[in-house]
Amino acid sequence: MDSLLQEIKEKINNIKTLKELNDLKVEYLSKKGPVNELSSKMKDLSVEEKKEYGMKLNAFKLEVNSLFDSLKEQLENEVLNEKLKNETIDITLPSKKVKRGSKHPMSRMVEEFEDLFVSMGYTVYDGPEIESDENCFQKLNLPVGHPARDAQDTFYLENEYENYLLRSQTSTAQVRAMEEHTEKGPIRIVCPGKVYRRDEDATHSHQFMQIEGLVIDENISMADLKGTLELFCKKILGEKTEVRFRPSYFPFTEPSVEVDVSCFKCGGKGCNLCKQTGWIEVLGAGMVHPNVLEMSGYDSKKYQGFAFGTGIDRFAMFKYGIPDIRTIYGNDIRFLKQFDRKDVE
Ligand code: FA5
Ligand code: MG
Repeated sequence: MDSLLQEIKEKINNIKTLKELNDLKVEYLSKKGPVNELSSKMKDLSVEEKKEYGMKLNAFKLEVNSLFDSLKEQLENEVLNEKLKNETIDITLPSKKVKRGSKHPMSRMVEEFEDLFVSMGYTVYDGPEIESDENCFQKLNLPVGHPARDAQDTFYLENEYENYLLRSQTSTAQVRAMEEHTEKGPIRIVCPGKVYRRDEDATHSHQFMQIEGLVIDENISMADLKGTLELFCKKILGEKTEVRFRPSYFPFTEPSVEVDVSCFKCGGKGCNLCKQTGWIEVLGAGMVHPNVLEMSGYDSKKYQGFAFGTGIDRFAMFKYGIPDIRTIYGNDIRFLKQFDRKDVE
């Protein structure tokens, strides 16, 4: 045993890898190896001798095993340390910049409008962009052949869908909200969304956005309309903004007004933006026409309402100083990047 232990110790001292160690283990500790051979000698011994020999053999085996185990642990640690050393990450290396997008100026404007009206108790209402002629015109007091349709020429569907079109105004939401109201009671909604017209120049796009507002209740008057729209313009364009109401015409409101605000560029003195007038038109509005109420099932003796509609693009153009409406829909990254306003997020 002593000489075998000596032999194993010497061999173990020369071992460099786990594989060599494993081979050595097989050589000495397998069934037919020299260590097992020592055990098989037991059967030739007397009971007395067995006892002494057995104890010595056990101690011997323990020592051999611990020699193998401790070297194994040591070699495994070396392998692990080597791996850790090779795979370290240099956290001081500069990272690749993640390209961050930004909210589209129209989305910003829509959110601003929605926040304001929700704070005044309105609900946000959504309607489809493909609409029936009925909802876009007829039920808004614009029967087939009405001359005021000319101002809102749009895109029409064909064949079995010939009574459908791309809505030219969000006023369709007025009809839908009234029709859907089963009890024909009070309504207070805003509806932002895309609308379409046969237009194309620096301030008119074939696709643009409007936000519609509709309030219906008992005892609603022109004073409610004025107060609401004054607040609306001042909150969006600044407290110093002056608001002017001009008589106008819309088939679905009576009386109708157009609302101008004092020019935010020159403050009302006159400049190229306001075409030297000091005023800029921002929205159309009026008291809901009794015909419109009745057509959607409301009792016009009991209920009154006011409605307004405004072009969101125009507000964005004024607010952000965008000179051409077509850039809003051009998807030019250089334009969109300018609205990455980290401060407001
Ligand atoms: C209407 O569309 C009415 N539905 C507004 C209304 C609602 C009146 C409720 C009364 C009651 P108008 O056609 O004027 O009105 O359009 C409203 C706004 O949309 C305009 O002031 C303008 O800001 C914007 N607008 C109209 N055409 C275009 C266009 N081609 N490109 C961009 N903005 C446009
Ligand atoms: Mg107008």
